[in-house]
This record gives sequence, C-alpha cells and structure tokens, in this order.
Amino acid sequence: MNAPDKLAQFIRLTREPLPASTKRYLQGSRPDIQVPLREIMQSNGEAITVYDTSGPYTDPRADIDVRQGLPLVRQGWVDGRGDTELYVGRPPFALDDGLKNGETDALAALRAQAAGLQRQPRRAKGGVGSGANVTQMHYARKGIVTPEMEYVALRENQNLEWQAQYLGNAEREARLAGNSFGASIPKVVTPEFVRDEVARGRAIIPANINHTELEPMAIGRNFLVKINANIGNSAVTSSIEEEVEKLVWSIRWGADTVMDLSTGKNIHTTRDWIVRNSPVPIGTVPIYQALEKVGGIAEDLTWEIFRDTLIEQAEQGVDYFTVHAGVRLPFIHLTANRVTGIVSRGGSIMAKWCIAHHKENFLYTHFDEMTEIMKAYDVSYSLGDGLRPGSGADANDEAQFAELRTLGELTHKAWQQDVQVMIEGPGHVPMHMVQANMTEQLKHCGEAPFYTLGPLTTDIAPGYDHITSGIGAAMIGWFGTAMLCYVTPKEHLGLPDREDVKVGIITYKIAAHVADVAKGHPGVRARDDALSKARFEFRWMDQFNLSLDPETAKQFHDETLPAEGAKVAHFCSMCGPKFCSMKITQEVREYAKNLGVSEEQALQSGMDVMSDAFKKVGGEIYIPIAKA
Ligand code: IRN
Repeated sequence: MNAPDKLAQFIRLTREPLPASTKRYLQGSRPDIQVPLREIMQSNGEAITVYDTSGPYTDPRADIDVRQGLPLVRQGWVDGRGDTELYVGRPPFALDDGLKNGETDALAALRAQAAGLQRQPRRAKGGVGSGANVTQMHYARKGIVTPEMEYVALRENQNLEWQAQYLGNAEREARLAGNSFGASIPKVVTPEFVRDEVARGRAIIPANINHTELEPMAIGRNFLVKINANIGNSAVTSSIEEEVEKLVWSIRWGADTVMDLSTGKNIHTTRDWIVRNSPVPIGTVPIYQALEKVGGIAEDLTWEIFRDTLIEQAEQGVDYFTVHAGVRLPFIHLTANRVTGIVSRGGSIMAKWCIAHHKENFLYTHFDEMTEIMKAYDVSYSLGDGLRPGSGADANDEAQFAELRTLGELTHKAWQQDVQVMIEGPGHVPMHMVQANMTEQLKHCGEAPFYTLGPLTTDIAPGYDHITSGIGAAMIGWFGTAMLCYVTPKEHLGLPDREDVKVGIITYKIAAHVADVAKGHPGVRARDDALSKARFEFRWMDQFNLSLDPETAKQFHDETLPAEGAKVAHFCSMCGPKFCSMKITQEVREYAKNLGVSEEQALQSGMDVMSDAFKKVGGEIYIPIAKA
C-alpha cells in the first residue's frame, strides 16, 4: 500500500466517532456558522455535550479526501469582508526535492495543483507594508463582531441546560464555587464579550486568512483552558504521512491547536498537508525552517531569509508563529551560571547568532517589520521563551524574567498595529515557584494570554514527564494560563509515537479541565457530575463513555471482569462484591426507604443494633480465643 493510501486507511479508522457519541452542530446567526460539539448519550437517556476539536473527521456525513484537504468553512467569511486579494505567491515545495531536481517554479506549481494542495495565497489588499490589516484584533477594535468571534462564543458555552439546574442550587453552587484569581469569566459567553476580549488583547483567535479549513477557537484567561500538541518530523525519523496521522490523532483526543515542529526534509510539503487537513490552528517556529535554508549554520541566518520564511509560511496558512525575539544580546550572559544553560531550540539558535556577530537579535531589531507581515495575513505572535529555565535550579532567574519583561514590551508594540499576541512561558519550575510566573506575566504583558510548556515541577522522572509537567500545568492553568503546551512521556528521551501523543494529550486534558473546574467555568462540572452519577449507579458503560479515554477505562475494567454481565454488576474487582462502598450506601438507602425512615435514622438504628450485639459479647475489642 502506498503512503497516501495508508494515510487514507488510518483516517478511515479515526473517523469512527468515540463511543456513544454523536456530532452535533450549534447553528449561528448565518447558515455557514455551524459550531461542532460532541454529544455523549447515556443509557438513562440523559445527554452530556463536550467541546469537540476533532473536526469533520468524526462526522460520518463528511466526505474527506486528504489529498484535497478539508472543506473551506471560513472561505465565505474571509471573502465576505472584501479586504483581501489573491496573488501569485512563492513557488510551492521551495525547499523540497522537486526544485532541487531542477524543476521550474511553474512546473512545481502545476504539480502541486494536480495534487490538489497548491492554493493561490491571499493577503490583505495592498500587501505587506501597505498598512492594510486583516487581523481579528483590528476588526474587534473597530467594533466589528466577525463570524469567527460568534463561532467562538457559541463554542465556549457548554451544557447551558445543566448550568440552569446547577446554578439553581444555591448551596451547592456556593460550596463548589471557583477561585479564578482575578479572571472575569462570564456565565454566558456572547459574541460581544469575545470581541471585547480580543480588542483588549486578553484573548486571541489564531486564524490566518489562508487557513480557511479552520474551525475558530479562542485562547484567553476568561475562556476554557486550551492545550497544544506538538508534532513534527526530525532529521532522524518520521514521514509526511505520519505527521498528518499525528494531527488527526491529536485532535481526536482533544488538542485545541497543533504545532508543526518539523525540521527535517520536505518541511514545506509536510506543512501543506498538515494545514490543508487541519480544523485546528497550526503553529510553527519559523526559525527552524530558516536554519534549514542556511544549512544548519546559525551564524548564516539573516533577517531577509527569516522574512521570506515568514511569508512562505503565512501564505500556507500557519495561524501562529513562535518568535524568539526576547533573547536579547545583553541577556545571554545571564545564563552563564545556570545548571542547564539555554534549553530552547529557537533560543539557542538566536543566542548563537547574537554571540557570533556580537549584535542585537535581528528578531528584536526588525520586530515592527515582522508585525507588518503578521497583520497582512492575520498570523498571531506566540512570543517565544528562548531563555526559559531547563531545570528547577534555574527557575525564575534573572535571565528568564528579563526576557519576560522584553516580551511585554514587544506585546505593546504588536498591539500598536493590532496584531494578536500570546506569551510563551516555562519550562521547569518547582511548585512553590509556579504562581510567581503568572503574576509576573500579568504584570508585564498587559494580560496577553500566557501559553506555558508544563511547567515540570521536578527533574527526577524522565519517562514520566507528562506527569511532572501535568502537575505544574494544572496549577498554572488555574492561576490563569490560557493554553498549556503538552509534554509526552518521551520528553527528554526521544520523538513521541502515536501512543505517547495520546498519553500526553489526555494528561493535558486533565490539567486543563481541573483548572477550568477550579476557576469556576460554568458548565464544565457537568461531565464530572454525570460520570460520578453513572459510577454511583453502576452504569459501567456510561462511566467509560463519559471519560476522557473510554478505551483505556473499559480495557482496565475488562482485564479482571471481562464478562458482559460485569458491565451491569454492582461492584468491580477493586473491592469485590462485599466491600463496595457505593453498593453498601445504596443498600442503606434502600433499607431506609423500606422502613420509611431517613437515611440517618436507618444508619442510627443499624448502629444501635450492632452496639447491642457488641455489648452482649462483652464489649471488648480483643476477645480471648476460648471465649470467642
Ligand atoms: C510553549 C511554551 N514555551 C515553549 N513552548 C513551545 O515549545 C513552543 O510553542 C514550541 O512548540 C516549542 C518551541 O521550542 P523551543 O524552540 O523554544 O525549544
């Protein structure tokens, strides 16, 4: 089987909806605003809806051909604004073997068109440098509510009916109320609220005008916490098909954005495949590709090569760029006495360039020019943390915070041109030092969304760094981080495979969800409550189906009790039939009901009976064997 066919087969497999799940759409104010959600139906007839990142892949009605890419859900919205133009972009496959083999640009373009992957790019009318601006922030600041904003608003509201019931119970609501550390989370997200958050820079909607396959989403402290999964080949391993597989796989389990960190061969084509087949925003670190273009020699990088790379990727539809513009020349010496020096790939590339030329980082000196490019395509900045700590010992040091303050300064510069920004954060930070990161970020970066890598709370568990970092991610998510960059069990050890990607995502879905619950996001507890109820009522299949990873939950259960009958049994193999606490509670309730007394009275009378019996046998805890 050839590679695209193998991929098509894999996609058929991942097109299976998750168990008991149906894709539904919320209808917006115009026919082409249809917001997906997943409805999980329980055996008692009650349904729970959950946020759905899986795109058309899990919609049985969608006709998907990976060679053609996904349907262009945003095309009408972008066209409708009438402020963009088609133009002749870069030749495709600029760095791939096609051109290296002597193929002309025109031939390469034809080949790409035949493959259904080459699209004529679009930019703001007038192009880069004309001042034209097509960012969501620009519209928001003009008071325009875009279809993207309305889409996001509908998407953020989950289980409104459940909320009505829950919020009606004042005692419970008060007891379980969250602490959002100063965030202002609305009870119902409206399109106007989204517009206001984007206008203030407190949220971003990463949505390149060339990524019309995108189902928009928001990243911001007052919205649900999001997670990012990194995929990408390296020079050593992995192929284009495998990368698209990882994309489809990642969104199936809940990745809200995906970053393509490819560094090896076919970097341009891999990205084309990924963007054309992605319903979630795609991020990249363009300096990686720029480095490929200069044969891996950091000193040979120039602003011009970097600028061309930005435009090439913006034309393809990349939604956000990690840019390590805060790695300033005067900060580099601050890392000299660190235990782990500079651990960011992009950060170390820029540090090497600065030292070699003894010049200020060209990403810093050309920042305004770069922003001109971002606004012509609506690419969002993800300002990179090139000086993040790579060990607990280096956490919160001057190098890290000097860079963070610079990222704050650059945020305000980007906002002058209405370009959307989020700020990347660490890294490795012990638990007691996590909150300071959020506090500093809020202080210096004007509430621009924070996007952190974990942080890893200890360094002693290679092989388990999804857990060491999941702890830090849950904490910092609660304090206000808007997006969590996942870490897989293979972190520090090797390139993750499909199973590692899934484990990383599920771990981060847990971190994001517990943060949402702690912050008091309305509606998010619905799933916890439904699952708890199913557990208490021994509705095993419902318990599996409501979980983040139904397959694993069912598999673990079935390892010891595989029979179908066990799926309705009132116990599991953990405690066995006699010691199941939930079963005993239910028996108490049943007993009380039969006696026509309250649960407390039933318990008391049971206690009295046992107390009498105890006294009758002498009232001793330890009874001599002979007497017993
Ligand atoms: C996220 C927060 N801090 C770093 N990240 C991610 O790390 C970033 O989004 C990208 O996926 C990756 C960049 O790594 P380097 O180049 O900084 O090591």
